[in-house]
Amino acid sequence: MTVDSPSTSIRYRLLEEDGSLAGELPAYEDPWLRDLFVHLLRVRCVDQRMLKLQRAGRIGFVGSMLGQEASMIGTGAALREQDWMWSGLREGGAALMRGLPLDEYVAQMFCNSNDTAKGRQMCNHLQHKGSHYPSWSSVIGTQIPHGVGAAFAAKRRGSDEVHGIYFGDGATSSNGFHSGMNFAGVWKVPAVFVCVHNGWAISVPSSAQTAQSDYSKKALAYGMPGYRVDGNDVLACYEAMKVLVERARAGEGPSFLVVETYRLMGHSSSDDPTKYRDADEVAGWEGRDPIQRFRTFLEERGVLAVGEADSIEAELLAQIDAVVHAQEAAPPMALRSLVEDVYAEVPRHLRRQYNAFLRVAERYGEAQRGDGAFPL
Ligand SMILES: Cc1ncc(C[n+]2csc(CCOP(=O)(O)OP(=O)(O)O)c2C)c(N)n1
Ligand SMILES: [Mg+2]
Repeated sequence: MTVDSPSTSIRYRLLEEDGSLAGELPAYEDPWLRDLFVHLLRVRCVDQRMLKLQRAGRIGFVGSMLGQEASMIGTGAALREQDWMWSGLREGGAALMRGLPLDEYVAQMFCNSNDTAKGRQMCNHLQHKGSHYPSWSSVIGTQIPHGVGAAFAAKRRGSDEVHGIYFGDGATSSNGFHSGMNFAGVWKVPAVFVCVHNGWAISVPSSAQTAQSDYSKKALAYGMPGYRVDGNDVLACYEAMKVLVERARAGEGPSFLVVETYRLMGHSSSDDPTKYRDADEVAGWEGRDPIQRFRTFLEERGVLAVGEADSIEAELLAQIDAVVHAQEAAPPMALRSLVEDVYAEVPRHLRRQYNAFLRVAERYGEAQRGDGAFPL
């Protein structure tokens, strides 16, 4: 369904759930397909490792993306280097693909002295300036008007960048969604809105959140085309996003893409989904694993030898483990960073508070070297 639809048609699915072809495929280079698989698998391996660290009490919080890997890797692969990705709650794996170094990712999970957010964000709220990846916000939907503003500025500057603005199905009920989509439509900004529809907003199922079962229709109200694709089909996500990103780059305005998927874990490491989700529903989606689907396709095409995926996985896990060990050994963020960076010189009232705070930290043995000459 469309308003003013792009000339290229968008297909819901390119790969069937069993990995076989759903019609003809565009021409792909085998090495590109293999790379895409490695990116997909890396997301899962990082996710597994971070959850283990959280369960062992070594990091504080994790928002799992288990089962949603194809939606972010497929769409993210269609963004070019100059483009921006505004994350909702879970696109850290796509940021890794686009240039966020793994050690910075893990440093942010530990909020240690290598954390580029200086420990000012909650654990697992990533950002990376180099790959145009602004910091996540836990406040639902706020990245939507921010992304629209940045896209509007890009348009005013005459730059050819496109903004991929990501959010969950739950965020479509936020004020940020309405105001962002509305201005994007009016100003015809170069943006693609990617709604990662996993059926739930914590414990609220989609059916209790909106009376519209087809989320792509929400685009109509803002005068932009809306599409749905199988979010567990990495190629369908890629192809749809590519059409819409290039449409935006050509000055034809924003569009809305709903990637339909499912998160197999709970909302976060602090959540117990067995309290509100049926085990049968989860089991049904376990059988529709996006990574297994792509792996079967690649094995049948001869891009991956049978069993090769397992050795790639072992290699990825070893790389991640090495980074985890290095980052866990790094010192914590200096306490003095609490009062730095806002004023050229720390003002008197903050100095007073910091000095009192540092005295307490020293008493409990929590002050470290680097926390500053005391008193400040
Ligand atoms: C403005 C606001 N309201 C409520 C919350 C509490 N909250 C955190 S995540 C979430 C649900 C988000 O669901 P969705 O957008 O579908 O993303 P998902 O977690 O499924 O990826 C809610 C209601 C919040 N963080 N911010
Ligand atoms: Mg959701």
